[in-house]
Amino acid sequence: TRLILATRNAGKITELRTILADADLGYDLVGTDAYPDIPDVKETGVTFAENALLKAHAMAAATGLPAIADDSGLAVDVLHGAPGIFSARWSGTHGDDHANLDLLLAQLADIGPEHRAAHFACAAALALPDGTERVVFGTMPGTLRYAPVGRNGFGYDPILQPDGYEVTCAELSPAEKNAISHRGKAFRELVPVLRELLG
Ligand code: ITT
Repeated sequence: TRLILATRNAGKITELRTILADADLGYDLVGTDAYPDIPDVKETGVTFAENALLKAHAMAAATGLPAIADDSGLAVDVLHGAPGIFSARWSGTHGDDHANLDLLLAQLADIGPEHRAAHFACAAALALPDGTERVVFGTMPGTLRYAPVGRNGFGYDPILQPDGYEVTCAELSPAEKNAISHRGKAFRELVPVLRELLG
């Protein structure tokens, strides 16, 4: 079976390929970049779940194939959950990880260590061409650093220290991150759903 990974984010694709390979589902995983003629859907939802479903349904409808999508972000307690669904475009430039992270650090410069709780959140959606849909969730709680550390991962990884660790997500190996991450949790929960609906 061909299964569409409805994302253009290279960091997500790398992680999703590993997480789903571990499940040994036997699907041929194809990213959105393999379909250059299909326009990107507007992420008009107000929740991670809505946006994940929008992306999955758009690709399933356009390709006639089952599609999975990830909508994710960083939710900062002291910012009442922001950047949240706006994480990829927090600085105004979609996908500029460095600008997004720098702006967030600047906004939190005066916030003390005891008030720097945050978590990554991921909604993982599956859509079939007939309109069938499922969505599951995962989170990873942690604390925000004052400066980026580490070179692995992507996005806000260099500034989130997961609870129970002394290092940032960007200092974890890919396998260590996937084992505890919002994305790992959500997509491992999606695996039995994929087996049930796709065979
Ligand atoms: P697609 O919509 O094509 O999947 P995107 O990057 O626009 O790609 P999102 O709208 O879901 O995806 O934005 C997610 C952003 O949240 C991403 O750009 C990162 O800045 C951040 N993020 C999500 N998961 C992360 C992770 O595991 N580590 C670090 N940052 C993460």
